[in-house]
Amino acid sequence: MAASRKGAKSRIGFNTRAVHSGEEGCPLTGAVSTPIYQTSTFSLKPPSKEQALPGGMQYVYTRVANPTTSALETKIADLAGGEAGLALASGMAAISAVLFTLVGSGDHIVCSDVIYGCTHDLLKGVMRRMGVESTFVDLSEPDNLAGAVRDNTRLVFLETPANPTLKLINIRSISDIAGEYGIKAIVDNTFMTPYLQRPLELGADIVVHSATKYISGHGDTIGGIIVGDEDFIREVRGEALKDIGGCISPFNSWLLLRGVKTMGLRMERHSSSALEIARFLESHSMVRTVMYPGLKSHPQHGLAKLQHQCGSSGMITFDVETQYNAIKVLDSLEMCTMAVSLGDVNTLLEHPATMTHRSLSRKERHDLGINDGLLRISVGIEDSADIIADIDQALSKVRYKK
Ligand code: LCS
Repeated sequence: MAASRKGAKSRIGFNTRAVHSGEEGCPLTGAVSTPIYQTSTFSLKPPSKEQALPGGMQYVYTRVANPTTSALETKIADLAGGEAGLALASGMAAISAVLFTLVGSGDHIVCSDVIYGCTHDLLKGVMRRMGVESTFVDLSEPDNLAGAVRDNTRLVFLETPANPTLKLINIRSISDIAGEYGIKAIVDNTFMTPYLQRPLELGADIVVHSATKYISGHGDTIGGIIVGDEDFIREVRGEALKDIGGCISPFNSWLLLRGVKTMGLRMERHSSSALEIARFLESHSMVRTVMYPGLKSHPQHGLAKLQHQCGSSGMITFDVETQYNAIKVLDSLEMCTMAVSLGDVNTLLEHPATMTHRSLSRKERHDLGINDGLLRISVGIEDSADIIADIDQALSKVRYKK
């Protein structure tokens, strides 16, 4: 099926495009599954029709482009409603490639205050050393963006829902304000996937994903994907990918291609189970607070209903008051796994204060609501009753009552 670039405006449904878009099979053998073109280099003569990339490019060297990876890029661009996609070795490779393309020494970035720990470290470490300053602000109040923009601001970067507190940001409002100031709006859509949230349709300029998570869905590979307009993607490919070199392997692209085909099914399951588990946690005497955008008690539930397509994904955070209790819960799990990462078929729990967000100071974490007793769940696709039973028995080991 020829790739559709029309995004959600296409009359072809999301799940149909998740299966077919970008997949041309094998032109030589008729194999239905896109082959793994496990090659570093390509014969340069003569360039055949199959070797030609969109825009007349030719496959030359896998660091820059590969047919298996192209199929993945076309598919995700279509699902995200963008013109073009670019896959890289990891989510962080994707984020850094976007930043290296858009900013240089003397420039300034505005970033949402609650953000994945390594994105925070990238801005405060490598980017600062390269002469790029960043200001972290609470973008759940969109007007704060205007207050943070300077003459040298080039872009605003945000995550919604935020890792790990699940605070939401109104993508439409931020994109409008970014447009008024002539800066790019970039959204990390890792927690949602294009199935549940499509930032480009809400006015964002560029969307990035850690494909390691829900796009893969199976916890067996690392990857990252950027979607934006064709000119921008050509620029990232021609410089940040070509010269910095964080390319994805053809095999990992193939695993991601396979993962995306079931993404819609999985996201519905992750979302419905997460809502059930969040309700269970809300009623549990050992749990102080629960954050899940699909719960009516989430302070931005109204925005979730506006911005999320048909579910709020599989991420929940809850507070058991102390670090001792949090670690006790993790140590007591029997079926669920204590692990970082998210978006797998397996249910994973982690303690942000000592794991994903340990590089922030205790004060920074507390100011952002990343308390010592906070636990994050990535709800898997196991039977929800079994996930609840395991978390319930683990919670029975903690010490206080509400
Ligand atoms: N963006 C978000 C929102 C993430 O959660 C992560 C990884 C990344 C980008 C980076 O993606 P990667 O390079 O790992 O593919 N988040 C992780 C987490 O919360 N636990 O372990 C990794």
